Amino acid sequence: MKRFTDRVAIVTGAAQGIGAAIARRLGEEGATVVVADVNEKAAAKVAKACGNGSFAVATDVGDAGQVKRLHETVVKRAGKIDVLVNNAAIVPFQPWDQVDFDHWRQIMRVNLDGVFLMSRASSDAMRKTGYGRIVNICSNTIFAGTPNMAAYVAAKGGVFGFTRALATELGAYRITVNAVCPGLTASEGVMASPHAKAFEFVEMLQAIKGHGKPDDIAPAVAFLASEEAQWITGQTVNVDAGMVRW
Ligand code: NAD
Ligand code: 4PL
Repeated sequence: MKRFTDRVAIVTGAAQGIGAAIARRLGEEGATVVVADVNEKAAAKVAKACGNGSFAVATDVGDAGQVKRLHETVVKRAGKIDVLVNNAAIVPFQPWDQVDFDHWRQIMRVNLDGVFLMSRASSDAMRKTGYGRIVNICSNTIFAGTPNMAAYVAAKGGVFGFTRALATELGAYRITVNAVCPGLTASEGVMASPHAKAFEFVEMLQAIKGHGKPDDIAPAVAFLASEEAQWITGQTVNVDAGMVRW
């Protein structure tokens, strides 16, 4: 399939993990991918693998000034923005009463404020061309109430609600806004954290057995980001081997 020929897609947090798998998939299907991540070196590597003149822009999605500069760069270099995938996030593992207020704020800043800032700037560009797809990477923890991630679950609950509201606001421009909720997935970040020990428990809850991989998440994102998903907006879909049925 080549659903993204001549399309420009920004994928945040795409230097590794789920974001990198999404970026590579969109690239394989012809997109010029903008890899926006705080990890500049790894982002540049992923952009190179995406082809089609893809490039990396060092960006902290929680910083309004950096998000503005990112969008100026993309419009200058690629001319437009067709697809935004809000994937960048901090994935913590910490009992909730050990999370101090600064840490709580930092998670909100990246995981929720970042989605607002990126969606605001990208949708302004999309409104100019009359085409746009926004896909927010949420998490099935919003349905499960997974332990050791209270601030994260709160922020992702915000992303879930924001997805619905933004779909309403942007419907007038035929821009769609949807969310994908992965379950536990073997990204670099997760494998280097205590989450790596949870696969067996999570597998017990799954309808389909096995361990989730970044490449298992990318196809759903690519579909929602494609032209043919034009009649789907404001929706949230779990991609978690049936761990949560909602
Ligand atoms: P990861 O930790 O492996 O990668 C996250 C990437 O985001 C890194 O490249 C990091 O540099 C980047 N990043 C962090 N803060 C940033 C910032 N302020 N600005 C820009 N980039 C930033 O994570 P992952 O497991 O691949 O997760 C990707 C997405 O999937 C996240 O939204 C996460 O919440 C979601 N998710 C992951 C799982 C899982 O089990 N892996 C499950 C459900 C949802
Ligand atoms: C089920 O979003 O969805 C652990 C870590 N377990 O980040 C997640 C589950 C994690 C998840 C997530």
